[in-house]
Amino acid sequence: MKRLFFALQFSPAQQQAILTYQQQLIAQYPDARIVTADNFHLTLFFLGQVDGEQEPFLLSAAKTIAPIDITLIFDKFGYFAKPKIAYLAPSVIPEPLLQLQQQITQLCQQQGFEAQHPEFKPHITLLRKVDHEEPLPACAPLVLRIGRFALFHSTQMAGQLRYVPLNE
Ligand code: 2AM
Repeated sequence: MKRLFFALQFSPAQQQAILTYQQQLIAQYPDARIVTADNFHLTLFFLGQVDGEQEPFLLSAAKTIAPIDITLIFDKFGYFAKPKIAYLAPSVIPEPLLQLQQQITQLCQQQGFEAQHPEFKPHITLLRKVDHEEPLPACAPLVLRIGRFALFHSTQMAGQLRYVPLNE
């Protein structure tokens, strides 16, 4: 079994740009857990535990989706209280992102996976284990043009949590 999720993938340059936003929040949360730059992602569908037989079906289904070219404007910070995360998010969800998320959701549901969230809330998690909420700073818009998504494997490598893209 592997813990898998579909997500938008960022280039190294985009990861560095996102990092500057994380740095704006770190001072407020010295005890929070930092997401490393190469783990930044935007979840489209969280599958959870997937067995070895289902994985190739998910990979080949994902290959049937047309190449993407999605421009997102990340312009707000926020919290999810229950998972205790602080995130960066777009205040507008553009139609192509919604379409991609719906296509991925459909193919996952065809494989028998249930959506875990009643509503799609696109976000990039910046900090985990945020145990109190403080007013967040204003957020200068970050425009990212995204051309890739992947099926990611959430795994431990050398004691570090890593999100490894599988369809490369
Ligand atoms: P993330 O913050 O790393 O993207 C499983 O619940 C995972 O799905 C969470 O750990 C979170 O991972 C992501 N998630 C939580 N709420 C979501 C939502 N409303 N829409 C999309 N992804 C969400």
